[in-house]
Amino acid sequence: MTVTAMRARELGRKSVVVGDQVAVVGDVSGGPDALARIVRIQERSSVLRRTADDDDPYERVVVANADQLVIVTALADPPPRTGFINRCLVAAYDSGIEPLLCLTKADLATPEEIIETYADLELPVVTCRRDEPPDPLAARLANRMSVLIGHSGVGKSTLVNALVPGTNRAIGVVSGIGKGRHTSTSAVALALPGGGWVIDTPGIRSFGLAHVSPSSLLASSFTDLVPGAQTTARPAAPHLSCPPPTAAPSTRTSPPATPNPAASPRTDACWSRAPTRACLLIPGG
Ligand SMILES: Nc1nc2c(ncn2[C@@H]2O[C@H](COP(=O)(O)OP(=O)(O)O)[C@@H](O)[C@H]2O)c(=O)[nH]1
Ligand SMILES: [Mg+2]
Repeated sequence: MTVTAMRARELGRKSVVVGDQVAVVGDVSGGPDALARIVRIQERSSVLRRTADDDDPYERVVVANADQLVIVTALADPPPRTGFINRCLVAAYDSGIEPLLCLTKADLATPEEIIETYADLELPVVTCRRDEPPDPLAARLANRMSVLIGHSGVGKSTLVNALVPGTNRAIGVVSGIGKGRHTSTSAVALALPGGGWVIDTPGIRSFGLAHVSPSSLLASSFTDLVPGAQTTARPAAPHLSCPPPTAAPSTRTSPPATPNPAASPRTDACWSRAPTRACLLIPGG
């Protein structure tokens, strides 16, 4: 049953986001003219935030209560951008949401290089192509609240349409590198047939991390690295202001296809001295 509800004015304009659990009063019969009212928002188990860029103090809440962040990256058309993947990983770790790397358009290019790039992370990876049912992804989404995030044109809506029969999310045309048309304009949560939810989001060009500091990230997700970080002399930094890297990260296997506007010196090699997982949080194109 679908209940249409409007937000009580007291809650404020930006108070309810996709994924929220809410209390409603009024006509909850779900009839064509029924209108209920959202009066309360339940405490959120997670909040995925981003800022427009790394200097932007204004945080947008992308979704609430997600427990899995599906980083959707095309293997080609548009080419993979590791800088964007890294930023999504930071956002996921910071908010306590499990990341999953979903590589699309496997009919156009092979996934080995990108899988190798992230081999040291405990990062699950699935590959998809539109001419095959997305079964490996569906298995990972079952009974969870997952949010798909990725540049426009990587195939998010195509996936959602395959995962949720009867859905008709608009499919866009890739018009240039990282410039797929923004065909989906708002995030939408859809119930999966086998249980769980998937949230399709509009393609985003940047994933600002002004709200994440190295210390908060270490404390929330990399507790094993905290002792090492403490013995490394560096100025106290409220943001991701680390010295630029002195050596190219060894994890990069190829130069970025294009200059990456999402990459910023702020995130350069912030955790480059930490082994394995953390060393990958480096912008790469
Ligand atoms: N070759 C190929 N094209 C795909 C695949 N998945 C999606 N596309 C195409 O990529 C374009 C963008 O897809 P869309 O689902 O709108 O991407 P979104 O912006 O991330 O929602 C469309 O032209 C799709 O037909 C795939 O697996 N292989
Ligand atoms: Mg879309």
